[in-house]
Amino acid sequence: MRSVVLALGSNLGDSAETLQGAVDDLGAAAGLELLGVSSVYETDPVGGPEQPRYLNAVVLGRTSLEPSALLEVTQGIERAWHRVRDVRWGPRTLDIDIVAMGDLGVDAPDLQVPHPRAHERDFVLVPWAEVEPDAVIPGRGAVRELVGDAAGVRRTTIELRLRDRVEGAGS
Ligand code: A4P
Ligand code: MG
Repeated sequence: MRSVVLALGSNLGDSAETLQGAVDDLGAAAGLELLGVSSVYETDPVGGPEQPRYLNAVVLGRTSLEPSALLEVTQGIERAWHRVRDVRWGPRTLDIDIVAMGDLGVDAPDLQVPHPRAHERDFVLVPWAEVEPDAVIPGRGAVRELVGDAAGVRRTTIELRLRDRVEGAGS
């Protein structure tokens, strides 16, 4: 089993509903157990074209899955949530990034862990530090100390819930 940190983002459709749905789907995935979830943060978009504000959150868990299998799980959930929205194509309804997996390093064409941009993104660092104050990004340092001015990151009162795992939904 390895610890895992996932970053969730959404800036299209009902983002709060989408983030809760993503947490539910992750919690139901075989080989992945969720242990904690941050508050939801409203964040100014970083990079890309002009686009709406995001809601971002970080989920902590542990997994028996290999990195490539976990990426399949997160991409499957992204696809499922893209399909159910009726809004025009554009900014993302759901993005799930694998931020870290224990002290593992992965450098494959389709997967880099730790996420290569997580250490410079307050929309990841601030919620992560909230749920894991002593977290460290392997090779980068303490999450708390990597946080920038956090100007574009505002905590909301929206709370995501970890639901009890349904019996028989996986292990
Ligand atoms: N990939 C490689 N490493 C990973 C990883 N650790 N976790 C590959 C997840 N995926 C990883 O991702 C593109 C490819 O990255 C995947 O096919 C996978 O093989 P994507 O989600 O399809 O596309 P993307 O997210 O648009 O690309 P990218 O470059 O990953 O963007 P980022 O870096 O994720 O940034 N501003 C705010 N405020 N909040 C946000 O959440 N998000 C982004 C997206 C930009 N600005 C934002 C936010
Ligand atoms: Mg991404």
